Amino acid sequence: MSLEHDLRHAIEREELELYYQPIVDLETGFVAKAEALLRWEHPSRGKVPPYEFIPLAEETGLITKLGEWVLYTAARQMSQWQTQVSMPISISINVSTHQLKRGLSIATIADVLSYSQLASQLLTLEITESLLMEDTVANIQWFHKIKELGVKISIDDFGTGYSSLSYLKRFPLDFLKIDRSFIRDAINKQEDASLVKAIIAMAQGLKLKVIAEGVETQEQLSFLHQLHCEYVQGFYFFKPLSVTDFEKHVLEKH
Ligand code: G
Ligand code: G
Ligand code: MN
Ligand code: NA
Repeated sequence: MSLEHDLRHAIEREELELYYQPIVDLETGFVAKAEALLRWEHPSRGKVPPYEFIPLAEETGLITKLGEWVLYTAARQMSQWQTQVSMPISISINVSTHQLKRGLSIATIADVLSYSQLASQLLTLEITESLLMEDTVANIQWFHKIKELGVKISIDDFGTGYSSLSYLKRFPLDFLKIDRSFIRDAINKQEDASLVKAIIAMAQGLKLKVIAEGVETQEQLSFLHQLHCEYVQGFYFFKPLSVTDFEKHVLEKH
């Protein structure tokens, strides 16, 4: 059987699982957000990494069904967790460009919110820069409607996609996630350090909050702290966690 066939049935066979990677507020040290990350446990192949099955889902159109499953599951999970924490934790969900182009509707997002009973400001959609290159009226309107619902928007893998920055002023955005390649090299390479500084300064000027991805060391953390970066995510704090581990390592200590 093909991987595509198996992926088609993965949802009903309950082979998909969401992991949650905590995102830490650098000022308070508290977990303020979590990113939902999809995992597929294939019955014979074992774990299939997202970089293999997400592109397949996009090519075949399965991303629509898969993406909706992620939205409903993650929003409901985070809504349930709110009762167990001292301060709200928001959920970031990756939405691929293909998924949006295939028509992820405002009605679906509104339905996810009403089904999950999650406060809209606790939902963030992570999108990549490629989508923002198409500044058609319909595209910009979609973002404004998302904002009207109260949902937040984050630019994922910032700095790796395109050189034009003009979209930053045309789209209503909330967060920039600095790609982990810059964080990885910021300590050893002057160029990367300069880029990280410039991105954070620019974001502050645009009133966007910054999330640094892939923080693995104390040196990287201190560097980001000096620059007043708002949020950090990475193995230094937490790996992506299963539901059980998230409850044990995050909720019990929150
Ligand atoms: O968790 P991991 O490093 O394996 O993720 C690899 C890539 O897969 C990341 O770029 C991430 O954005 C993407 N990814 C993970 N979960 C989802 C998901 O639910 N939807 C989409 N569209 N992409 C995801
Ligand atoms: O593209 P996106 O940002 O959605 O990718 C998220 C992926 O980054 C997850 O699959 C996660 O496993 C990975 N990741 C998270 N933190 C770290 C880290 O500190 N180091 C590395 N190398 N990868 C990380
Ligand atoms: Mn992401
Ligand atoms: Na990223």
